[in-house]
Amino acid sequence: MKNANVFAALRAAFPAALDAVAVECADGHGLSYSWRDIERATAMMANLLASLDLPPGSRIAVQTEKSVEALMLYLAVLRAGYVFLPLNTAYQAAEIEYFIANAEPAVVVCAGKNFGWVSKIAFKAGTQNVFTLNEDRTGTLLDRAAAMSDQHQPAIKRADELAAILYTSGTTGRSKGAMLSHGNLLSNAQTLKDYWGWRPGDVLIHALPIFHVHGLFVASHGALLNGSKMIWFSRFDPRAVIARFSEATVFMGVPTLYVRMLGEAALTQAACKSMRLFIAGSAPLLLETFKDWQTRTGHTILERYGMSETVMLTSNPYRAEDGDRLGGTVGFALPGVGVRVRDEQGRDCGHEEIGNIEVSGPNVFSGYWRMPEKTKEEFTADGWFKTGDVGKRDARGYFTIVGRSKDLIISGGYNVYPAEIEGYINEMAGIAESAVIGLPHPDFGEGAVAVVVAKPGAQLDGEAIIAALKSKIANFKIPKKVFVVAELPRNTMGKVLKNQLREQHKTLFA
Ligand code: MCA
Ligand code: AMP
Repeated sequence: MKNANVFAALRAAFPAALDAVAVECADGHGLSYSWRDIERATAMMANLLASLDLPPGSRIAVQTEKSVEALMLYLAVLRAGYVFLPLNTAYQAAEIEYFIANAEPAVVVCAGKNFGWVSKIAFKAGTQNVFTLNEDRTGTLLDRAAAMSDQHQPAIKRADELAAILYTSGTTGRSKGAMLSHGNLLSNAQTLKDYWGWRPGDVLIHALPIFHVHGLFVASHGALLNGSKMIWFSRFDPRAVIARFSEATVFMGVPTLYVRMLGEAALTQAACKSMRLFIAGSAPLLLETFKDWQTRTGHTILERYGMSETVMLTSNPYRAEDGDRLGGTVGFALPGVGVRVRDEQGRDCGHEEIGNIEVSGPNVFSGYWRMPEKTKEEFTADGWFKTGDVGKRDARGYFTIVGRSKDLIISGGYNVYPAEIEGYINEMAGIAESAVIGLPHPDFGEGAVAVVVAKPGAQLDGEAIIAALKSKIANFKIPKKVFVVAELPRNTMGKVLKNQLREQHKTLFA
């Protein structure tokens, strides 16, 4: 059987010169890692995992700051054949408690500063092993791995075996773990390598978090599968990133990163001279940003579209002979990926007709972790995944996303589910009901705002509601503003008219 282990494929692409630099830390005092370092460190961490005698399919949950060691931990989990479960560093106790109870990881790795509360949650859920990993390369994970052999044979994996679980919130209820297989990840990485024309000598600037699809899979796999060096930013800093463009060829970012770089005078054609490709995704890129970038740098951003459940689905063309990169569109279905637009009755829409986007292909996940009913609901009878995005296709095959049927806010590339935030607000004393909406935001694309109604006789203070939320949920989910109103607008069916609220407050962040 051919080994479909993603790590094995990435490793096969490492350059022959193993002492060449694989990752250079932009903010790490000149620290760099060779391909040999990656090979050895992932072997040692994989041997550590193997020494724990974990059952096959064990989940390894990781909530650590971005570091090269954290990337190596991801690779080591694949190498050892276990299932990687990345968690956003902004998640707080209640959120982590849910993920750990739901996924039942055999191993949890967290920042040393969080060991107290994270280990308590993990041990309560039955996790046997909790390690720490800190930004400064300390922690028990590395201490224990240091004693392990640096030789390790990557586990043999079938394409349909689980590689990672990515939690994505639901429009109703709690988060769901999207189960991605080695085949899902590898097929997509190989398709993108070809479609985006990765070539020898490419250098990627990696400035995204590594707990979501964009930074973990699309960016990291892209560079590793091409044996390309990465210039590694543990935090995005627009000025510092622009200063390194002259040593790089590829950059990937969510729209907010492009908006912030456009705010820097240093962003010029000269600064981008060595760059060959700027890629944007995770949220809609405004046409204005697309055009401003073209004017300032002479480069046309390539926008693509994907999801946690599917990795990448569509992309604007890289090669001129395949067509122009059209701002406001997300391009063509990627080779091997099925993308269709259907109406509410399940009929195919014609060109330019707006409908629900459904997808199929080797990149599409197999379902939600331990949620067979939810999984069934999200697939059509003929096996296509319902994305919840609404869009259209033109006669040439370009897709445009025009909206979402799911009630979702995308803020700075992070998903915020109104239902979840409303749940937290509605639990607070004095609240009768609430509606969370996304409003146009110049930096984050959309900014979350809550509109709340007090119980009779109760006095509400918007700032106090924000402060109370800050102690409970990830910071990017916190509404930027809370309006207290007498009642929420509703239609005759009693449904809150969020469109009306959005219209009423649309210039709040202008
Ligand atoms: C930070 N804040 C935010 C966000 N990020 N508010 C709303 N939305 C956000 N995304 C708030 C904090 O709560 C805080 O508020 C203040 O901003 C400063 O926080 P800080 O952490 O310093 O912010 P930052 O470092 O400036 O971060 C902004 C960022 C970051 C760099 C844009 O959000 C980011 O890295 N976004 C990328 C997300 C991403 O990788 N998405 C890919 C998902 P306060 O001061 O009030 O506390 S993968 C995906 O979507 C699919 C599959 C795809 O297609 O790729
Ligand atoms: P997530 O599952 O958290 O990764 O978010 C996936 C969602 O992000 C998709 O369903 C889309 O709604 C949105 N998305 C990703 N890329 C784009 C894009 N280029 N334009 C518009 N929306 C996008």
